Amino acid sequence: MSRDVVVVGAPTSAGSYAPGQETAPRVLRELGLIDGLRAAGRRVHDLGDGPLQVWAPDLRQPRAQNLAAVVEAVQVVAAQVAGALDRGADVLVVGGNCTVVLGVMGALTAHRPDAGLLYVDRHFDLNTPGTTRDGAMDWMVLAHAFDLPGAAPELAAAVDRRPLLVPEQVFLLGSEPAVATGWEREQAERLGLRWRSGTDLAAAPEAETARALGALPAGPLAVHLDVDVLDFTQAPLAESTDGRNSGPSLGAVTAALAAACRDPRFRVLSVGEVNPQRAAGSPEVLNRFVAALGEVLRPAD
Ligand SMILES: [Mn+2]
Repeated sequence: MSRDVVVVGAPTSAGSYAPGQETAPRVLRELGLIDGLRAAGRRVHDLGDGPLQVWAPDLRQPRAQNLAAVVEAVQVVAAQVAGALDRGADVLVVGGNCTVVLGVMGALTAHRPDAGLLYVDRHFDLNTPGTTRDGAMDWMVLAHAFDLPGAAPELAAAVDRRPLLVPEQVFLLGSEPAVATGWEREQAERLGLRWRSGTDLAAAPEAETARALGALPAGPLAVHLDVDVLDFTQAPLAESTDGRNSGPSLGAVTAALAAACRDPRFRVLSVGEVNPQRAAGSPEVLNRFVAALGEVLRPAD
């Protein structure tokens, strides 16, 4: 018997470059996300959405924009995920920004400290407010999980554990060093971060996922998808357009995530950086994405 699935929406673009991602939970629900999960064979409880946060420029803190709102969204996700884990359910968190991962891992490590994180993202997300001019918190996620020098203390301490994670708890799939900052490449090396590229993931999604899962701890597993890992030309879903003509297809990522979500340790899947406006000219890609999530969370036969 597969566990029930609790769905949590985190409609926030507070950590973004511009508005957009805050609409993703609503749009994906309207396209049948919940019924799709049920049709795939899961019992689903939809907890609804946390606070609606729409990005606006933050002139007071331009290098760490909307930090208080980002912290609030993380804490709401942490509380919702903790409640779902306590009742024995698996969880699907629909962002919003990738910062929701900090809430997921806050809840999961409180549940059991030896939790693991499979982080499927084109970016290392190792920036801090001092290492990028942009001031968007959504590509600073792992820097705050590891509490790197220069991390914003409010976000690094948003949940009970600090540092929230050590590098041995994380494996990245789909990374592309060419779009990382120099600081991120240095930190990835210094921390001994384990990662495989988007080219690797596209070539052998299931084998790469199995290898990554084999390197993660024995405790409960969270899987995070930043849709910017996808080839943007094939699947224009992400806020970032870095993925034009590079990276895995939606089919390859679906196969990878399905393998990860069937791991016995699996408890939480989170999805970040979906900007429905990117699909305005090819809206069927949103339907394909909803179908992919149903496939990913389909119980093993
Ligand atoms: Mn990313």
